[in-house]
Amino acid sequence: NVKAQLLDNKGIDRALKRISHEVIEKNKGAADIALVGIKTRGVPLAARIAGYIEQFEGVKVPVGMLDITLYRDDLTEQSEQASLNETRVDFDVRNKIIVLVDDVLYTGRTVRAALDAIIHIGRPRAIQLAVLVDRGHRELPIRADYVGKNVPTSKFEIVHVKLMETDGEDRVIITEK
Ligand code: 3GP
Ligand code: 5GP
Ligand code: MG
Repeated sequence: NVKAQLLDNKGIDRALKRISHEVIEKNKGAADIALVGIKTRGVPLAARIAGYIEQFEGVKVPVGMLDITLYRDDLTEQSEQASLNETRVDFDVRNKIIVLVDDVLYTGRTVRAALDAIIHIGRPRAIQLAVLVDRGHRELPIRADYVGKNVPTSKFEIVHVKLMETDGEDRVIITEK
């Protein structure tokens, strides 16, 4: 029971291009930028943003990934914990401006764990956050610097982010649990 389509392939592409321009604008270029995607779907999103930044600015930005699992009873009720499974950050984070990338921002617990993981590796100059969808319901004082689409949701709704790389199509839909 699809309630609504939030973004089609063109909508996703426009949002990612805008975010790429915003990253360049906010940081006055892309010289010290590095992207870190949060698995699963934050990873292809980070790769796409890196591609656009290179296209727009002529600068190749490093891309890494973090795998963070939320322990939870079901899809929308997580327990307190978010744990780090795997880190693949093969560049020096010191003095870099790290842009974390995730598909959906919800309670903020995943991002909090990601911040911990990055700071454990080294001391970046700054860490920023880009998400395709902000669905609200934060439980921690965390906000995104770059947002594809703000979607006020109820706790009973689920945002499905489908990407070419993982799902064979590009679209974002919302369903009722
Ligand atoms: P992702 O790994 O691409 O981010 O968390 C595992 C997957 O479950 C996520 O994919 C996400 O798409 C999906 N998911 C859907 N609703 C929720 C939710 O409310 N919480 C969490 N943690 N994941 C959800
Ligand atoms: P948070 O830790 O902010 O509660 O949740 C963020 C993570 O949980 C994201 O990586 C995202 O994958 C997942 N998540 C939370 N809510 C949703 C949702 O409605 N849809 C999808 N696709 N993922 C969600
Ligand atoms: Mg995610």
